[in-house]
Amino acid sequence: MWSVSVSDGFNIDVTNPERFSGSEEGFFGYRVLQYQSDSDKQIIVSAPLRRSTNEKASGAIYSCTLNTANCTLLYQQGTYTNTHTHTHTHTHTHTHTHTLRSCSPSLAHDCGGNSYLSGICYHFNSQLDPIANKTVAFQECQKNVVNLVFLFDGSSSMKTGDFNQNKNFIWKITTQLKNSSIQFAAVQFSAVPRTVFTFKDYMDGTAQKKLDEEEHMRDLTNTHQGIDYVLANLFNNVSSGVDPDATKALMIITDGSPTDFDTKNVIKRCEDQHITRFVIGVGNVDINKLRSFSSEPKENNTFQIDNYSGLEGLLDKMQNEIYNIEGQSVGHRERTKELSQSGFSAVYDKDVLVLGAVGSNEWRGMLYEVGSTEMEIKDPKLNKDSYMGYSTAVGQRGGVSLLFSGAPRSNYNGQVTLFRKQNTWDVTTRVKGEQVGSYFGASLCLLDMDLDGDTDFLVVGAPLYYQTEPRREGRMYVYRLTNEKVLEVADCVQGRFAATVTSVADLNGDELQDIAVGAPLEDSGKGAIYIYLGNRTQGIRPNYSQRILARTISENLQQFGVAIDGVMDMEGDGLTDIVVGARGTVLLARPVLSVSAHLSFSPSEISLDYFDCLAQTDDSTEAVTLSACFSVEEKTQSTGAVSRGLNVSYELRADTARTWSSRAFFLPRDKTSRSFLSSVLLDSHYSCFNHTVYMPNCVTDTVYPLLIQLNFSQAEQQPSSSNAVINIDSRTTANVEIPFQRNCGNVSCVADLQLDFNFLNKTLLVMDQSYFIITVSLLNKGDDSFNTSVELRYPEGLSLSKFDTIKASRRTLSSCGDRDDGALDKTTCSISLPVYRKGTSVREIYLMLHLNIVKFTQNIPNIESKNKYLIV
Ligand SMILES: [Ca+2]
Ligand SMILES: [Ca+2]
Ligand SMILES: [Ca+2]
Repeated sequence: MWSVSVSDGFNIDVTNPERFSGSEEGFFGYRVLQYQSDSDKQIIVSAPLRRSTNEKASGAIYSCTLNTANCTLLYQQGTYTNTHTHTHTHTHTHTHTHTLRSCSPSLAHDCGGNSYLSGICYHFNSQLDPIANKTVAFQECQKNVVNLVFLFDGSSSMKTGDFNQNKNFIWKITTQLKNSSIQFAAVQFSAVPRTVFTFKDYMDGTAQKKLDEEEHMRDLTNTHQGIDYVLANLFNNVSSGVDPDATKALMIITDGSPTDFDTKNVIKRCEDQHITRFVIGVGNVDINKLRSFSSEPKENNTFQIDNYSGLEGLLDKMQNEIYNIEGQSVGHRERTKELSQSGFSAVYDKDVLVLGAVGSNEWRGMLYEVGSTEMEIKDPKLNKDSYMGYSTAVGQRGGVSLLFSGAPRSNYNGQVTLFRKQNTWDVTTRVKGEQVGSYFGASLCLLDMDLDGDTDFLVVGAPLYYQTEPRREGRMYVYRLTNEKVLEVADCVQGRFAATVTSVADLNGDELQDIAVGAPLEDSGKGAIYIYLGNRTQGIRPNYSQRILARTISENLQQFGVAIDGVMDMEGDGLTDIVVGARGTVLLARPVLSVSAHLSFSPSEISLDYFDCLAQTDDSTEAVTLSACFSVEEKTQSTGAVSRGLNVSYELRADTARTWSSRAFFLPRDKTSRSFLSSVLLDSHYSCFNHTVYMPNCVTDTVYPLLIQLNFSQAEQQPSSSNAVINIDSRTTANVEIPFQRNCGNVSCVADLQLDFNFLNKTLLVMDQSYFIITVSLLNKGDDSFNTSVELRYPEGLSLSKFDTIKASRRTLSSCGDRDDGALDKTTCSISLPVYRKGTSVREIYLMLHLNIVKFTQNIPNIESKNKYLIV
């Protein structure tokens, strides 16, 4: 086959891609965006993993221009700010003002050893200079409420000075941390423990007085009993002012080994209640024994000093330890914005930016409308780990904004939530996925099919949809905005089909929006994209018009289709161009369209003069000249000096109504050449190519017209200057009927046959070898007579022995007897089949023994004759 199926290549040109190269490790091409700046059109490309000199940060944005095939660094993380960011970059332009925002969901900052993740958006002006940046859903480090109890030794081994130094140490810590969220209480222990001040006292401001007044007990060192007391009377007793949600900490200060035993399992109970425990051993204590009281990591939480004056030196260290507790996140409290990852997706609603934040609220996910204030957009029915905000799209109906967001892990099946904006964004519809783990909603796009401004269709991708028979990965769903699912498409065998779904501008010129779908892991991770043409009632046509495998563009592309944009004409030929992101590369494809075909012939009928079966030659005659004409009309609106030349292969087939043999052929010396292949260049609006149709000199059927059919397709080889492609909707066949000449004065032929006859013998003498001669003359004074015959009837016993034409106005082929099926009483003579021409006369001689009736008939359907029967 030397032509390609149109559907393999419609209508994105993959033979002349423009490619921009960037760092593969940096994932250059993770996002791509067509952008109209003040001066020219550019392609914005992100490379989120591109490292700067500052190793902590990564991410860069490039601006690429088509005519130079060059990319310049627009912004690199770390060169302008010190934020610790991976620029995951969802770039979005605001079409009215041509400003650009690029957002990253990976702005990390440290809070007490925990990394918080939020989003940051960089704002560029119309000259693409960075003018501002803004964090979204940023969570300041949260300070936990900490309840800390000092459990200090009052045993008799201490001197009064030691006891007072201990009290001073306690007071210094509490005063230095007074602006924190830490609340303190203190207990002195000896033979029996005693509350010095509670959390409530600390908050009421009476703690200092109570601490000052506390007297030294001077007795045993019942440490276990002291801890038991703290658990019962402070940490688990609301009257102490304890905050049940606070992080609990205990600081034990002692100068001796315990004099009691852990009969009440106090250490285990502290563990169970997640109480952080510090132990400060003073003087000559067995620090290993004391270590059993501290919490893990024990070596960090156990301290030894020589005497009570050494407490002063521990002050800073202890403050830091306590601060750290404050910064730690609390296990049982839900995180709201700490890991919001705002900017995972980004979209504009008019001039307001809306960001998806998949990690908000324990990964339920949320959207943020970023105006002068941040407005949260929530679906209250989402469970944890739903990941709403993974994808976002904005449409509208009747002037009301609609916001769609995918939550691919909602209830494991995935969901898309539709919000309508009245004053706030309210949930109106939820569309749910059908298969666990399919990641329904990971991608989505909207179609305004008729370009009237109202959104008509929602397209949702479920890239992990799995089907065993036949094996498929990835599925795409199309919903009309009545929430009615109209179409399901699963075209890709493997490779995350529909990981990207993007509505693009009309590609084929039918004025309906089209879509491009990415399968970035298809073909062993090289990737592929699919083009689906828009359809007014179904959103898209059920079969793709083109599948573009990355390998047809280059062998070294990876994850081709991870990002797609196709909203504008980049190089000024008036045709929409598609930019496709791939690891390390960006491809620009250029679409072009055209349409075509018509057959005509000359002269307007096949002259019957050509045919003369009596001549019995093998010659052929040039019956008609056939014109195969192609009118090329561009469906798309290309402009400028675009070469629209198109190589077309076509096949002509003659006499297609007859399967057994053909009355016509295309090569003068080859009667079997009933079909003919040709390849031509169509480089103007209208091109015709002439072919002679040959016919043999003897054609008996000159009644039924000659049917000629033409089929064409785009040739595989195209002119190097052109990238035109045949419209997939073109009718690629044409037919024509070529009639034979008919000499008729009217619409229908009316023959006027006149028969006359004479006997040469006056009598028939019955004897051996006797004969009887009759002359018959037949004249056609009317239109052509079809299938004409003369029938002779006579008694049995006679038979025809000779027949000859004496005189004819034209050469006439006649034959007798072959239509009579062996009848003994008649002979039928066919006269000049199939047409007994107008104005023809024939005189024939019959050599007969006897003869009684002469009859001639004509019986061609649809042809009338006023002389149907004439009995002589
Ligand atoms: Ca519409
Ligand atoms: Ca279209
Ligand atoms: Ca273009």
